[in-house]
Amino acid sequence: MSLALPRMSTRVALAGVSLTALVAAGCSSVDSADAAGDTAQDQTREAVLKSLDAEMNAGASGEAVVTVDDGTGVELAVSGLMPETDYTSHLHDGTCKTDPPGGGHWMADPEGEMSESNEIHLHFTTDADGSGSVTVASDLVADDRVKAIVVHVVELESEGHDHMASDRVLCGDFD
Ligand SMILES: [Cu+2]
Repeated sequence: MSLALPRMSTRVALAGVSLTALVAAGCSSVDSADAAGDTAQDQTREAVLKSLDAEMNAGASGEAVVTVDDGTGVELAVSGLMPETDYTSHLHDGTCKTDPPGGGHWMADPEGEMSESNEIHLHFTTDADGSGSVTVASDLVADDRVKAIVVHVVELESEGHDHMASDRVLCGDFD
């Protein structure tokens, strides 16, 4: 009977250790699942955006990364655009060689409507140097029909129009 107390406290101590070990194992297994997902399950595609307008935005460029798992994350960074100006961009269904560059908007449901609930849009305003960046997380799953990302300048007189070729300033094809 005199051994009962020490054994109990040993068990308590062991339980404490194994709980800590479980927590640690839980953390590391989450980490390794993320790492595996990056290479195995997540699909990441990159695009280098180039200027479509040799006169006004000749030096403009950008980079975009699309990551797809059960939703879609898009990161966009641009430079060389007009300072303190509103731009919008979309995932498009044509390549930059299409006329107009990028073709039409990628739509999650091709038969659905042209709206932000069926498309992936990124809005940003450039800083004083003409640089800007934006990150968007969408529930929509960007599939292989996504070919390019197009940046449009948002002009007051163009609000509500269908993003004609004339307002496209940057385009980049996804790899
Ligand atoms: Cu667009």
